[in-house]
Amino acid sequence: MEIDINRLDLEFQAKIDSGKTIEPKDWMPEKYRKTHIRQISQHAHSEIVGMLPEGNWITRAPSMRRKVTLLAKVQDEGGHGLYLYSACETLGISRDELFEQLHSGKAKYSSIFNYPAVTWADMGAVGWLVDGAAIMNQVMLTRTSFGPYARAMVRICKEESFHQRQGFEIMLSLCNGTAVQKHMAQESLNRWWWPSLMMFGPRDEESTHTEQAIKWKIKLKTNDELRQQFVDQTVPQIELLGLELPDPAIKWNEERGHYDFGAIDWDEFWRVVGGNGPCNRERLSARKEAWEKGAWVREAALAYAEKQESLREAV
Ligand code: BYC
Repeated sequence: MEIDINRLDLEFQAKIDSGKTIEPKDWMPEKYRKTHIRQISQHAHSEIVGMLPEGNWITRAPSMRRKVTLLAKVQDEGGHGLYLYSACETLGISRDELFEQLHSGKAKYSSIFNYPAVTWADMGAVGWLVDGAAIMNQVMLTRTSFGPYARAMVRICKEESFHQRQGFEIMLSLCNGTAVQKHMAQESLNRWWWPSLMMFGPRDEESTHTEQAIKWKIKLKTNDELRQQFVDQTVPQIELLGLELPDPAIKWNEERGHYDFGAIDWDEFWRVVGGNGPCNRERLSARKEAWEKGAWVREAALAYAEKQESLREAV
């Protein structure tokens, strides 16, 4: 019997339009499957590469309380990677293949993690701004059309909002501290501001995937809409901290009902995405080293599973 792809396609779109989720065993267009493998794996890679700049600060946290909180945050990110890799595997790709794509430089991960975290204030700015930007983008993903991704995002968003608050609380402490501490917070805000705005992706007119992603309810808002929402939410928080705005062009626009802001350096964005940011090489080599050094753990886990299997068969 001949399969009528056009009819399947129409039914598929109607299902999405009616708000139903798509599950791994449902029929889906090949492009939908590939788009999700691309996005979910990029997201998973971002989570585990995102552990690196903060992991570096666990031993240098200024108190036991800060150390424990930072440790918990970094562990959460490892967990997010696991849920996301699992969701991605339901689309018929193996975890080994996903890691191979990351290690060979074929797969992307968020541009933001190619910037260095050089002071303790960066732990505040990363939690506040980077996790803040991540939540803004990810809350809408709890309603995305692919069921396993949407469900994984619910827990991820809850944890990200704890991360965002711990970051803001670090900034608040520094801003209420000595002049040197406040200066450290300001300098960190200035460095992380623009890369955080870039996290939302290219301008709408340069975004290749947005139009289709909106039809399939992967994206409920465009990159520029989310970026604006982030600026509108964050400017009052900067004021509350008593810090100077990191961009002199930020100004409330009564007519638009939004803050105006300055031009983003898109050349820098594409350089970082293309593998030539300040820490791209360092991040990839740290991931590869972790993979190689972890080989014995994978072998031991597999050997244990095989042993269990043979014992079950023997019974
Ligand atoms: N970095 O058509 P577009 C986190 C690529 S961190 C690198 O707009 P799309 C965390 C894009 O992949 C955040 N590449 O694409 C927080 C595409 O290239 P390909 C991770 C980027 O997919 C704290 C091309 O540019 N979050 O969670 O419609 C600690 C054209 O872009 C970036 C997610 O991944 C970028 N910033 O929209 C630890 C959320 N932006 O693939 C972890 C899920 C764009 O054609 N992802 N590109 O070669 C998304 O929502 C969307 O994929 C994006 C991009 C909004 C990021």
